[in-house]
Amino acid sequence: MKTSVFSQRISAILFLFAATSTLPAAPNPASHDYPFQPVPFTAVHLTDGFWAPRLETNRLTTIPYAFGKCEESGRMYNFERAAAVLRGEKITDKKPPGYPFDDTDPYKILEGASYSLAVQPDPKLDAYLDKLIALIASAQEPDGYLYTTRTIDPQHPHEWSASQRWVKEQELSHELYNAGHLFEAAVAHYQATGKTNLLQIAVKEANLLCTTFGPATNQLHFWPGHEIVEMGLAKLYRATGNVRYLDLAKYFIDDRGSRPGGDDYHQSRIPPVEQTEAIGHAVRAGYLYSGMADVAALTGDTNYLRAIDTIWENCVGKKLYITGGIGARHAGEAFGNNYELPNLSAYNETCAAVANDYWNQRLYLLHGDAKYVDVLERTLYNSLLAGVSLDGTKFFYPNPLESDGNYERSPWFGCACCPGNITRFLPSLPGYFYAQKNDSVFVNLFASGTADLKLDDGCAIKLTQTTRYPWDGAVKITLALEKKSRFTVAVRIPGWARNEAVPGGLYHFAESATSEPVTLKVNGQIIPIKLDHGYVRINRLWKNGDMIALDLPMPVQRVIASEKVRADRGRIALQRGPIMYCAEWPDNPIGKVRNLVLPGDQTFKAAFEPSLLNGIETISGNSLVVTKNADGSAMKTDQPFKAIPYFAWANRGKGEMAVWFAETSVPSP
Ligand code: FUB
Ligand code: ZN
Repeated sequence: MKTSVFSQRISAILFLFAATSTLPAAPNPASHDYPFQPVPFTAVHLTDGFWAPRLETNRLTTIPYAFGKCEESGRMYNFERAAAVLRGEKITDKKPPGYPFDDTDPYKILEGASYSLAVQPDPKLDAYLDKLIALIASAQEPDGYLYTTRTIDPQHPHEWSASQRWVKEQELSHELYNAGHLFEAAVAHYQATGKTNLLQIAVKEANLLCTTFGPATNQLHFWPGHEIVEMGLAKLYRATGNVRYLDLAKYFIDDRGSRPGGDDYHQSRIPPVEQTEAIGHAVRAGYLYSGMADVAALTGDTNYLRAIDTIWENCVGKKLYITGGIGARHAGEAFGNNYELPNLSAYNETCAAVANDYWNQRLYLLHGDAKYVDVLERTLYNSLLAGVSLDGTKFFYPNPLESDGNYERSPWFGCACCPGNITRFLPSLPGYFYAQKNDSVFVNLFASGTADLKLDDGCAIKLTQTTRYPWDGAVKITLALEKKSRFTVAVRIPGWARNEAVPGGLYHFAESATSEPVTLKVNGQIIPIKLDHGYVRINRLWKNGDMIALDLPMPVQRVIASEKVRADRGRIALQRGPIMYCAEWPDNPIGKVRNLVLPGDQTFKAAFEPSLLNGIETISGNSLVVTKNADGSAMKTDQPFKAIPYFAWANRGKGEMAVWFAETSVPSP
């Protein structure tokens, strides 16, 4: 007999009850959680021409491709060798993996594959995951410890680790980072399939962590060297109801910076609740702030909230690239100083863009303010999406805003954190589109597709969006309702559509780009644009077939950075809707784009080119090229100019690329 998801869930509950002593009779939904709840990605189905194909490419190409790369590069072999040692076999190859966190790559892809499975049954993938999970289980030590490099050769693990467990955790061993990714994958797999095979492995390790770390005298007093276990524990708490996991997440956050000797790189110089600036390794930071948001939501801790709000103001006001990328410096993969935002050397790790979206989504769910969705959207369509090629098999690690022609995508990396993060983020994207609070439904992102949700009074609604977004700002939302019902539909009016490039004013639109007004109608009747935290709230007695029509004009907008950003002084960038543009070598004469001048008085034309780069809206106009004559005098030549969306660059080979262009031919000071 085929086991139903329901009976699988019952066995999950029984297993979890048996596995831990402090569990309630059944996993309780957390009694305190985010006030705004996302409509889960499983209830949102994208059918649009922009995201749906990218998600399909991720499902059909990137996920199998990335699993293949893990096999080819020995990442699965590490689990096999650890398992052999645990079975008491003598192994001859004890070479440590390339990185002590190589185990996390299969975990991340497993997480992405689970999200994919949840929306698209795929027996072959399901069976592959079960086989992989069995392999992971076989590499887990009896007390729950799971870290292949030590199990393979406990005395000589990877040099970033030590001969004893956890000793180098605060340096580079990544033992808790590995655990965090395992927990994230396990919860995703459990929720997607109802199976507990991966969750059991995670719970066993989480229980070991709960015994090992904490404030008691017989426990280790540690903060994790690379954050993510905090987010993983929060998810595990939600999935199991075991409050020890939440307590441990909180302990890990509170312990950080509580003793002298910490540093900025690890966000550990002072306790996170006292921090006011986005600092150190950007991925670590983004995961810490996201973990703090989770714990704040689950416990109601207002100190965490105050700290991450303040850090966000700093990050968005002083350290955010116009593409939504974060982490300016190669050295330490870190945030730079305030306004330190170089273009050619921008680091902007793909993982940091993913972390930035995790963080902004969480702040949104805490505050219900659309300004966080503005940042999330900017990062999503630009820095994050640039991280993967259009065909899904090549990746960026850093995402610079300028190229001298020497940078290109890679099929994989020795340190492969970024591809895995793409594979897990993209299939969860539908979960970022809508949210609910009491009788309000929030429309946050735009793409054709449907969302099924239930109101507090039990009334089921289906929202159907029809739009060509991000190429066109006309969005129609039709409501299918079981019965007439009074509730609020809150429609986000993006910052870019109301002359706010980013919250906080780090960037602004040139006045010449003032856009036409946004219009909103219900069944043809105009609704005044009165904003409440970035939304127009429409409260009425809705009936089946009602239609909301939103029109977000999408002129080409010229973006100007704060004077304090030295790298962008005297320069402009081009934005249309949520998309940032760049000029790339194949589209511009002689392949040179870094010396182009875009005089401020011209108008640009946008046109959809269906056969270019899978179908994109391009921007064209005129540019000025300044060259030197033989006698040293300057010569200005007019030439046609064409820009493509930044996310689509580097899909046609190596060459020059630029996002920011000089506005005049006079060099700025
Ligand atoms: O340390 C694990 C991952 O590798 C980090 O998140 C990335 O920045 C890369 O350093
Ligand atoms: Zn990365």
